[in-house]
Amino acid sequence: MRRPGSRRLPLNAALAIVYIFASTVAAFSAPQTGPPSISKVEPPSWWIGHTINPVRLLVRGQNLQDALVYSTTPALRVSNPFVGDQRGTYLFVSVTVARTAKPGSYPLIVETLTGRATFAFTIESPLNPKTHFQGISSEDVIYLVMPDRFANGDPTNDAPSGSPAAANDRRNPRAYHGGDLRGIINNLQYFKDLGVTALWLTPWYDNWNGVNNCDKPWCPNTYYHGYHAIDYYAVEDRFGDMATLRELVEKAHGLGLKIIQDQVANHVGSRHPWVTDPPLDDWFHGTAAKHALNKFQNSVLLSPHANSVEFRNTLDGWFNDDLPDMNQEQPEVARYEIQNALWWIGTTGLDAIRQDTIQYMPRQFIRDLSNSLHRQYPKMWMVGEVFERDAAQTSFFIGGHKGWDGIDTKLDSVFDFPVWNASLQVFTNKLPGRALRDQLKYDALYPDPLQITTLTNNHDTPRFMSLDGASLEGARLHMAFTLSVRGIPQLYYGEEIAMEGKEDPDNRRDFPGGFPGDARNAFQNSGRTPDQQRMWEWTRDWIKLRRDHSALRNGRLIDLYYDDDAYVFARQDKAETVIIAINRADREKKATVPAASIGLRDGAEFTSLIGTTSGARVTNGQATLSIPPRTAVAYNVR
Ligand SMILES: [Ca+2]
Ligand SMILES: [Ca+2]
Ligand SMILES: [Ca+2]
Repeated sequence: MRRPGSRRLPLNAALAIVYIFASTVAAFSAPQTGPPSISKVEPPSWWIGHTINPVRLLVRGQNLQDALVYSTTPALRVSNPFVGDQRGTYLFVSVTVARTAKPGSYPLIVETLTGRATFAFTIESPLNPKTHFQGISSEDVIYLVMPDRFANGDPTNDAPSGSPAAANDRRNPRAYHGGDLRGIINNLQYFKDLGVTALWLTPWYDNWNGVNNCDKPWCPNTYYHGYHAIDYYAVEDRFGDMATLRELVEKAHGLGLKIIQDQVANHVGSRHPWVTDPPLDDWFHGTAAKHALNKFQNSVLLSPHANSVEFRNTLDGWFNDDLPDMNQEQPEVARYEIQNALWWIGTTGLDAIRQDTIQYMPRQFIRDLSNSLHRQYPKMWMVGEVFERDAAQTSFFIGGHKGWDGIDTKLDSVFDFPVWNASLQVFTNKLPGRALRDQLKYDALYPDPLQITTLTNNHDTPRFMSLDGASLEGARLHMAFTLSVRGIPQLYYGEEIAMEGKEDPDNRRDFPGGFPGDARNAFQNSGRTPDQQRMWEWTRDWIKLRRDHSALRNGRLIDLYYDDDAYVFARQDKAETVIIAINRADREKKATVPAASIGLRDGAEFTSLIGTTSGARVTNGQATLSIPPRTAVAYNVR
């Protein structure tokens, strides 16, 4: 990478412009072929009084070699322009927003020896922090939506101009199906009725509109899932636009629902214009033609004994050939991505971030990103996907403690894949009931187990009902356990109606009733089958139980009883004690629990809160619970 030199401002330019706040120039020798032009500015806007000031712009255009940049207003001051690519396609420039600036759109001028171009940069009024940027805690229940597969609220965006017909085909599980942001807006009351408090949407960045063809079983395919960004600053045109997204956030907030953005800083899509024309030589790890593939030796990211070859491969290797890996150790990349994360939050007022494949990015970067989020938005919350069944590895990435490398990632939460996995195994009868307790003991590794995000499932794994050994009762136990164990629960759309689905993309079927011509409408009680309705009411009731009992949200977890078929635990805070008793066996379970150990006096009564079962009374420091077969019950004890 070349470094910028400097050159004195041409006299005619100085005379022509009233305010010239800075100028430098990128040393460069390649011939220019014409006047400069500008096609994109990232970010296109920023805020007065932001914790990041100056903001670093990445300006894309043509013939930007040797560019000088001028501001014509005291509201904006420019510094440190730098063109790092030989083609003159990208100009980096820092812009300081004055404290006294007023919101509005201001021109910045790019001048080279062959001409001049102007681009607009907007200063925005910040959104009200009292009603935006709310963060997530164990008070919340998160619901994961895949916009393309949930509800089609706007048929006019199903087939953007120029997109092939095969890209939009509901018969193809790898094509776009037409779901969008309007479909989510139209169904916000559904989430309220179910009782969830936050929606995580899979990525809404703009993705390529075309179809990949090949002779493999996974073709033809599209990027309906959103993980192959071609523009970090645009909303997917099939899902809506920025105005629709802002409307979604505002309307969700109006109903007390939070919005979580799925961010993907580790990689972009191979159709991103950077891939053939990167801003810097080291913008990515390698090139489309020459790069390492990640071998996913993930444990080397944890081990202090890892060799550097394996370690670098796991951090720098491409997730696949279609997902170029960003180089966050290049400071311009890190700055770009941190600003991008903040820009979405500030622009839309969203409440939290789910960060994709977070462990494949340097821990220093995770820390810097987390710190930047918290510095600007004190309540901002980010959960990282560390898809590991080993709690040593998931806990290594959560913030609040330093790893052996001396780094505290400051990451607010990680998904609890270890406990999720144990629950799937137990409730499909592959592991004994006590395996839940055996996994939960590794909470010793986490600074605060209440901050872990527990999940029933997500879009990357088979749905519960399609696992070997699955039953509706098992699905109900898995749901009840996830909603009552410590942490911040996250559900996946359709689990509340026991949807089936094997490996991706079968686990991403359309939500029934969200699309024109659907035979059933599961958004309404009358449109659900009896089994769907039972599962829906069960899910709603356990969410409500959690909402009604602070101990389930914030209380300490205490193991009371565990054997081959049962797990009984208390959730206890200063206000109350709630007992959760789960029995997966086909017959009633008598479980005697050490009531005195959690401060319950003789004579205290166990009263059933959910599920039909008799109560119990504490005698000689113990209580014997009768847990009906294949169900979960909850008791209040007074
Ligand atoms: Ca649509
Ligand atoms: Ca698109
Ligand atoms: Ca990486």
